Amino acid sequence: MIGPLTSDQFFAEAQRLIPGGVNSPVRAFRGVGGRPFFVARAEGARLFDVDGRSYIDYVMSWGPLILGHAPKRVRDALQAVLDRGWSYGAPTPGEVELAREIARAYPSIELVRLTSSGTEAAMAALRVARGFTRRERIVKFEGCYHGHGDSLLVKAGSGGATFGVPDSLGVPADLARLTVTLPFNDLDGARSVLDALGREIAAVIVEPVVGNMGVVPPRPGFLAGLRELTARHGALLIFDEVITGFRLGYGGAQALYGIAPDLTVLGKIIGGGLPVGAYGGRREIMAQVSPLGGIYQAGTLSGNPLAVAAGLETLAALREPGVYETLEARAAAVENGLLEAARAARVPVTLNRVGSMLTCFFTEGPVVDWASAKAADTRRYAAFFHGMLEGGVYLAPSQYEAAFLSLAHGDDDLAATAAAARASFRTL
Ligand code: KE4
Repeated sequence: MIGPLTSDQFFAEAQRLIPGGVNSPVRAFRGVGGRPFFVARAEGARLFDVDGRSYIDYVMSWGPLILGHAPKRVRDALQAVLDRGWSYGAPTPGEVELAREIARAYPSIELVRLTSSGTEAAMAALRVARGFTRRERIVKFEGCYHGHGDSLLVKAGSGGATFGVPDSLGVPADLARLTVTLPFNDLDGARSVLDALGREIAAVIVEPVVGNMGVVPPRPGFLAGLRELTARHGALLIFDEVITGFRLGYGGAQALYGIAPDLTVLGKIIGGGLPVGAYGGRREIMAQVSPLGGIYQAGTLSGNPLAVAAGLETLAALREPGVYETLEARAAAVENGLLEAARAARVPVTLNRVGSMLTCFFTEGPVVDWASAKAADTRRYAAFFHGMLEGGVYLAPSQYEAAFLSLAHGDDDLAATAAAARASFRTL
């Protein structure tokens, strides 16, 4: 254990050992400038850094911690597992219970497989769609992120709605060409691609409410349109609900918007902050997954007892009456506080919110897709971010991420957030 260093000293040491000093790029603060603080501990809605500062946290581990940090009931559930050993590589009763709970909450999921990350689950869902349909092309949307699988790190090629090109070094061009990337909310674009290439399209994958360009809700009719188009062309509709699953309501976005996808990708909340992912869908599709069928996917720690216990306890807490109404009210309070502060300072912003996930874009707006999201003034967001940090509030260190409320955010936190916003907006 390295001794009691400051965040800056830890960061200097981390950069000697870890690419960019972080184990996931967004944590390096490159989207907002400055250097990341290093966390010592967390509790409820608060993070405490190694320098003795504390922050009201709206990153919440990027979504999983809908109950807040270190809730006692989850800690007790984890302790019970620790006392029995915590990894076996063999089936456990908890995995059956979590599969049952997911299938009960998501009627479109008849069979579900757990993984250790959302990336794995999204990659597996694509492979299942390709194996089931015997087709190779997929469609995704600009600004949607589905983990770092090769087929999904692809952006629209010069040919617009035809062949994709890699969005990362190391992604084979031949593979990228199989991914068509369209603007989110562009149903006409989806219709023309599916009408032209329908017989070749294995799947359309979408974040039903986007979190990864900042929060962008679907236009009325967009998701239903994708459902109708994919059904008509024999392509599978995949909802990536890694963020929205159990966030927007217990049944996620598919319950909120009344759309039954063919496959669903889950993560984050179902692990309560421990490594997890899941993919599942109709029995006839998932029955082709090994060892039942010829589509292979595996994982040493899939269904890990600690992640399963934390997930089950988190979901149990979310079944208590009034939970989502509380989250909605608190998120609305944060939205109003931010908007009032921006208005008082005459700073143009667009605030997109669905349930307890929200993003304050520094642009006149509206923000409905990647093109309108990237028009945001990221320098102004960065200044706002640091102003909020000074005020003891930790927002996502990128304009293109979501802020998340938890059940641990109380009235004092909301009032302090509004006060920090008034002060920060005044400096812009
Ligand atoms: P993971 O492999 O990071 O568990 O999940 C990938 C993933 C898949 N689908 C959606 C909709 C996601 O949002 C994610 C991961 N989300 C990002 C934040 N937007 C994780 C944070 C990070 O990359 O450090």
